[in-house]
Amino acid sequence: MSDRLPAVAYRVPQVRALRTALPGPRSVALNARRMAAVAAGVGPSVPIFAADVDGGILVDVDGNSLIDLGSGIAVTGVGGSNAAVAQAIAEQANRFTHTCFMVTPYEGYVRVAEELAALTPGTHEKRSVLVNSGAEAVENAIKVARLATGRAAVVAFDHAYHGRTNLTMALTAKAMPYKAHFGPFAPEIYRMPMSYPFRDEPGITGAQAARRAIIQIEKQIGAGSVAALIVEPIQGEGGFIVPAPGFLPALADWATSNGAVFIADEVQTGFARTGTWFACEAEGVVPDILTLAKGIAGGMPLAAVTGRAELLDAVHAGGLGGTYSGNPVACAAAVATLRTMRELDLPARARMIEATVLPRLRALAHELDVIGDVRGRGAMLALEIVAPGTTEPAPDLTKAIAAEALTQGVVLLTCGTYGNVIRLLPPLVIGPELLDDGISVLEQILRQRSPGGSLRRRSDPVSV
Ligand code: PLZ
Repeated sequence: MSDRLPAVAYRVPQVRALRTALPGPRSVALNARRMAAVAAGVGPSVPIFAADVDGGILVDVDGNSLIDLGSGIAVTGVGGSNAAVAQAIAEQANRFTHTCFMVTPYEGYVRVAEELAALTPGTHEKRSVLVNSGAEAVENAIKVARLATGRAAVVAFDHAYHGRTNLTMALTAKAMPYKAHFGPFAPEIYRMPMSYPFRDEPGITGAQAARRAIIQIEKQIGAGSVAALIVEPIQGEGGFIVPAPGFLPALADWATSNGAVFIADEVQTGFARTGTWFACEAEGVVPDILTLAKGIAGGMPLAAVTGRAELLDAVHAGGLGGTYSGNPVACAAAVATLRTMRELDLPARARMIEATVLPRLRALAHELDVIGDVRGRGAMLALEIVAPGTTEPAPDLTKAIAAEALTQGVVLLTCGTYGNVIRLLPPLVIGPELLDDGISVLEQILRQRSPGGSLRRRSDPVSV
C-alpha cells in the first residue's frame, strides 16, 4: 500500500498483541474509579483505558496493543501522537499557552485561517472563525447564516448529527441518546428527508431525492424564509450514509438560487478522511460555509467555520469568538497537522485504504446476508448489519460484533439511526499489515456470527 506513498515513521511497534483478557485488570480498576467520579452520561463505548497511541496502535494501561479502527471518532488522521504535531505543541506551550485572540492576537490563528481559505473548495474570498468543538462550529455557522440573510429557518436532514449543545441538539435527528429529555430545543429548525440509497424507494436518484426535500421546504417553510441548509456530505453518526449522486449538488443549487446559505458540515468527513481534502469535492460542490473540526489539529480541540467573506464579514465585531477559541497551542498543532497531511499525502492514503478494504467488504457482503449494505469513501467505510436477507436492522448483532472485535484487540465503532452500522475510521497513517490484520479479525467474526454462515438470498448489496 505504501510503496508509492511517503513512508510513515512509527514509535510504537505496529502489531496487535494481547497480554491480558480485555478489559485487563488495570482498565477494570480504572473503570471502577471512573464510575465513582465521572458523570454516568459520559459513557465510554470502549471500557479500555489508553496509555500510548501511535499510528494504528493503541496501547492500553495493561500493556495490550490494540488496532485502532476509530481514530477517536475520525480525529487522529495523522496518528494519536504524531511527532511533528507533538513538537509543535511543545514549542508553542513553551512560549505561551493562551492570551485570548480577542485580547492579544497571535500569528498561529491567522495562519490556520489562511490555510483553511486555501484548502477548502472554491477560489472565492474566504474568512474563518476558530472555535473549540464541532458543535460550536455549527452554532457559529448558523449564527452567521441567520445574520447575513436576515432569515430564521434552518433546514437539517433525517439521520443528521450536528452536536450536543442546545441548537445542535435541535439539528441532530436521533432522540436517544442525544436529545431525549434534554428539551425544549431551539426553534426554527426543520427536518427534511435525506437520500439514503439502502433504505430509500428503489431507483430514486439523487436529484429526485433532493426534489422531494425541496418540495417540502418550499411548502412547509417557504423559500424566502430559509437562512441555511446544513448537511453532512456523508452522514457520520447517522450511519455513514452516502447520499445518491446528484443529491448534494441539487441542494446546493437550490440554496444558491433562493438566497439560502449552503452549509456543509464536514466535521467528520473533512481533512482527507474520504480521500479528498473535503468530501463535497467528490461532486464538485462548493459550500458557502464549511464547519470543520476533528481531523484539523491532530487531536487538539480546535474547530472552524470557513466560508464566503461576505457572509462571515457581515457579523459585527464582538459577535463571534470565545475565551479559548483558536487557542495558540491548538493552532500550532493544526499548522503541523496540515503540513504532515500534505507531506504524507493523506488523501492518497485514504484512497489506498478504500482500495484495500472496500473490495474485501464487498466480497464478504456477497457471502454473508447479515451484511445489508457496504458503503463509504476513503477511510470512512461502513457495513450495515441486518437480519439475514432482509433490510431489518440488527443492532444487537452489531453490538456483539464490535464487542467481540474488542476482545480480540480491535477497536471498532458502531453508529447509525438504527444502531446497526459498523464504521471503519482508521488513522490515515495506519500501515497495510496492521489494517489487513484488523479487517481479517472483522471478517472472521462476521463469518462466525452469521447464522449458519448463511449465503445471500438477495442480489448485489447496494454500494456507493
Ligand atoms: N458535526 C458531522 O460528526 C461529532 C460525536 C460523538 P463535536 N461527531 C462525534 C458524540 O457522541 O458526541 C460531530 C459530527 C458532525 C458535528 C459534530 C460535533 O462535533 O466536536 O463533538 O462537538
